[in-house]
Amino acid sequence: MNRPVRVFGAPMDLGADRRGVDMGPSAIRYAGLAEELPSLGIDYEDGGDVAVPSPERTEPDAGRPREGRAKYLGATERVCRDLADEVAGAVDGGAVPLVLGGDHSIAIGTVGGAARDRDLGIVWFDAHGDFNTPTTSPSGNVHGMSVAAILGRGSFADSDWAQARTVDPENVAMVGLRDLDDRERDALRESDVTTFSMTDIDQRGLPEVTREAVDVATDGTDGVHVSLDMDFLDPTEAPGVGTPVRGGASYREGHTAMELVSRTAGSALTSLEIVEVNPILDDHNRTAELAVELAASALGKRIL
Ligand code: HAR
Ligand code: MN
Ligand code: MN
Ligand code: MN
Repeated sequence: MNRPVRVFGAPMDLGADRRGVDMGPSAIRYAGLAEELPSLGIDYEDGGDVAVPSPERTEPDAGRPREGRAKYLGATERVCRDLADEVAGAVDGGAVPLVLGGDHSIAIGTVGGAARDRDLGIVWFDAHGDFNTPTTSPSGNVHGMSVAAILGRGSFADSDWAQARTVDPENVAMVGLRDLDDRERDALRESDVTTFSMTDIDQRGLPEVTREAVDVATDGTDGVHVSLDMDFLDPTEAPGVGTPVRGGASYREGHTAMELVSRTAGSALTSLEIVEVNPILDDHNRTAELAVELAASALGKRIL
């Protein structure tokens, strides 16, 4: 990576039911991010954390959507606006922002910033589709709605903060899917988003699927955002996540995916984010350590 990398923590847990992902940024830093990336010759700077209110002091129904339920939507909006400004500033300054979550609702902010004045594609590595809207969500948790918000679907259509506006669903690819809600699955099928489930990975192999996903995201765009939900990996490798789902990517598949992102997206990589690390559920910070390794692979580390 010949551009500088600028880190932002988003210690956000308002978008998920289980507490603990707010400690994700600390755990990833503790796992040695500030040593690993400079060891690759990367110009590294930590921009600190964006402010996130605590759930104890936040009204869950403030900023409620026009229909359905999306808990803490008002507070999520404020955090995402701040994060978007930081991310846009980093990109405009020639850096690659690396955002550390936090639950996946922060992607609304990361993409909001990365897609400002830019046609952006997205590769979304996740067990989940995060394609619910406030009306289809079974939980009301915004981390299960991030992609729908980014694309301005459902009642997100009238929230300018949630929509990246320049993101075309035809430039969004999801990799690793294995846990979808029924209405979410129907909506994904009817959309222009490209989806690669674990079945596709089993049958076609991860390298081919990842290359195709990067192609989707780079086709006709100015850049690519890579969003890595750590539950993309199998829980045996990444136990410290809020919503583990069996049958995920192996340790080497995780690295291969990130190495391919670096090789194939290359200078088109606009921004990277790693989310859903939950240190409370982790095994001796193993998931945060893997997050550091995967960040290194995505930013150019090679075995040889
Ligand atoms: N689909 C479920 C919901 O909407 C759970 C999905 C959220 N979990 C995540 N996101 N970790 O990737 O509530
Ligand atoms: Mn997710
Ligand atoms: Mn997930
Ligand atoms: Mn386009």
